[in-house]
Amino acid sequence: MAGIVTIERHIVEQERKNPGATGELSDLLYQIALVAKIISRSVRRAGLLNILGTTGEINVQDEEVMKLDELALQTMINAFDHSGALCVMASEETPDIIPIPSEFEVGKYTLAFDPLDGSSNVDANVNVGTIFSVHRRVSRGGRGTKNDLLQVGRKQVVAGYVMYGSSTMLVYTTGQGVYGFTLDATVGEFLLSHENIRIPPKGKTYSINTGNRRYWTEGIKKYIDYLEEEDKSTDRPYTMRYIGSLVADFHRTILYGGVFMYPKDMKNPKKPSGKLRLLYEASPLAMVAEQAGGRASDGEMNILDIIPNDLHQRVPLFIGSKEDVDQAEEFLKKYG
Ligand code: P6P
Repeated sequence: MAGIVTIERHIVEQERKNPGATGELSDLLYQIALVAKIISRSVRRAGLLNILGTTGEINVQDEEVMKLDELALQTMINAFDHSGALCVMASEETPDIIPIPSEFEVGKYTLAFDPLDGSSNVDANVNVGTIFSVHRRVSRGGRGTKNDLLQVGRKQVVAGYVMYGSSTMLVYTTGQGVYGFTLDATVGEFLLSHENIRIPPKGKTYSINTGNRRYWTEGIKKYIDYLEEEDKSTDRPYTMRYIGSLVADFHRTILYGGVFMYPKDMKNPKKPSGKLRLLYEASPLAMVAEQAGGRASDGEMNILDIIPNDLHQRVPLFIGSKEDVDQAEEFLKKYG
């Protein structure tokens, strides 16, 4: 693909590869790109518009809602509720499903999203992100239901994220590889900057909040100790990198290799299954990772094979280079 490729051109070219395509999925992707630009503009100007800080409300995750969170949530809902492409939505910020208003047509897709992941970092100007996951509805007709959302990750039709950092990047997959687009704000276009992202089979970096060590199982402790031992023949010790913003930690991991981990906190009643959510964090990132040649696990099974039983179900997450995730699983299998 020569020359300057806008995301619109890329979407058209991807659609042409699928003769049966109706264009509905393309419309959805165009809308995602539009929303990414709008949220990017707000994130960039947050400090000037006094929309930093919190709204004083608490969301379904028992976390303070940042003003930008609320703005990103409303931007997503307003962009998609009348698109005619979706039958139902779900968001990290919303306890139950987000129905399509009765006055609007419904479509054959569902959208689950985290509108602004890592928002607690935004006051410190740390990268934040939007994560999205699209499924084909399973219900026969009418308004979408929770069951249309609670589908196994392997059935996603689109998965990806937007990272608002030193530049704004949109990374997505439709199951035919992973593509990264960088926003050229001067022309308002996402331009293809990473064609066919592939994650190295093994990395030299691990990413975990070591402040939670007291909550780790024996297997995690032994795995981290192993990574920190000196052994040049196996590229050890690994370097530790942890930003505390999932999209930023994940993006670094798929570009450079290595493994990101948010394990279960056995002794932390608040996080017995870890902190990250399956539907709109682990599952979409797992599809991106797998499409880039990596993988994602909850420590025992592939994230993409977990059947969700709740919109906000949390899962432990080990994601990144295949050999590193495999090795983390081996330590957990051996030591618990
Ligand atoms: P901790 C941000 O709040 C977030 O949801 C993810 O973006 C990030 O990976 C994780 O929490 C960080 O959690 O417990 O290390 O601060």
